[in-house]
Amino acid sequence: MGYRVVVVGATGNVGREMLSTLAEREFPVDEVAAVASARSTGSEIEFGDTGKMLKCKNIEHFDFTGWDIALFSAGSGPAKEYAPKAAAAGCVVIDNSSYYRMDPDVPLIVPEVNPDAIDGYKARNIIANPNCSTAQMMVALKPLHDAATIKRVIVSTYQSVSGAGKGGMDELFEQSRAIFVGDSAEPRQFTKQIAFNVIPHIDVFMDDGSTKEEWKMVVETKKILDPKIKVNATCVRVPVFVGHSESINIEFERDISAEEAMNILREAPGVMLIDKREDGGYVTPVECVGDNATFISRVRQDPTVENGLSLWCVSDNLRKGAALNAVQIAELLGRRHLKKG
Ligand code: A2P
Ligand code: 11C
Repeated sequence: MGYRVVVVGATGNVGREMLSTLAEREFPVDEVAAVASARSTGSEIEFGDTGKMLKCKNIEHFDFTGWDIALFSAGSGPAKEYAPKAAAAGCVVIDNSSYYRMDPDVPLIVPEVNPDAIDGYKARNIIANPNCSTAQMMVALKPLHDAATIKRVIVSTYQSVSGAGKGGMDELFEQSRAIFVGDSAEPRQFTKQIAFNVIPHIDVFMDDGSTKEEWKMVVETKKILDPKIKVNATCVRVPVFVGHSESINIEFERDISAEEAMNILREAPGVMLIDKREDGGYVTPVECVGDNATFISRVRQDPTVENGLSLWCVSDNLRKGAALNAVQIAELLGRRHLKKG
């Protein structure tokens, strides 16, 4: 006997990836429902590569009673409105939006990092999935924190347009084409031209001059890994379709050499260390698309501080940054709390 699983936002970038990830990992499903806005009612979506077509249902009329798990990736508005309804109907929600992440009654989980926190899910029947740029950084930092205790992190991100949804990918594609053929390339969803450019702005501005994307990396790191870690982030949108990259500088309490860090990362769950210290001996975002790993390269000492390291971290933002992490949470929930069969 398997689970009855709902994917909310099934027509979106992450929702489609959630369906493929469920199918690919053979998550034990008895039934899967694809749910989205009224706009998509009746449209058909394939359940991964299984050949099974799902007819999209309208969230406004969807009854969550009798469903075990709902993976939400429809943004904060629908999460605010519909996640409590699903939770009240007895369906555990795993939400990919930022809406519930900092709620003290909602666990925020990266299964390789803080699996035990999931036990608190019953307070609201909701579990939050972290921001994509936080998730991959957590996978990279956790084993190093265990080894030498991280004090401070300075991170600069290079985030792909798929993080901004289907619309973001369309904008990069259409603008690139327009520039090639000499048409005008007015920004729509992004605030400035994204094709052949980079934009130091993701999500809304905060009062202190940082952006909400940067703030999320700070507070989510504290909630998931350790409240004592200080984080300073600069988040930048780059003209890459899929795959977020991060330059991470870390200051530790104890001495840790680059070699020791590499040995630890080689064994760490979810990490793939590719660091040949030669031309091409590192991973770039186009190479990580469709892969589940968090890739780490360019591990080196930072001689400007005591106990400092720098590294490069790349992952498929739609996978570990979103759909894969959500499905891993569902697997963890199944193992610990919702056993079937
Ligand atoms: P729809 O395609 O019907 O608009 P992306 O982040 O790639 O843009 O995808 C967003 C996902 O969230 C889509 O599946 C979209 O469905 C869904 N969505 C957006 N707004 C709502 C809403 N108000 N209710 C339900 N689903 C929504
Ligand atoms: C981006 N990280 O790349 C964002 C997308 O808080 O879940 C995810 C936003 C979030 O634009």
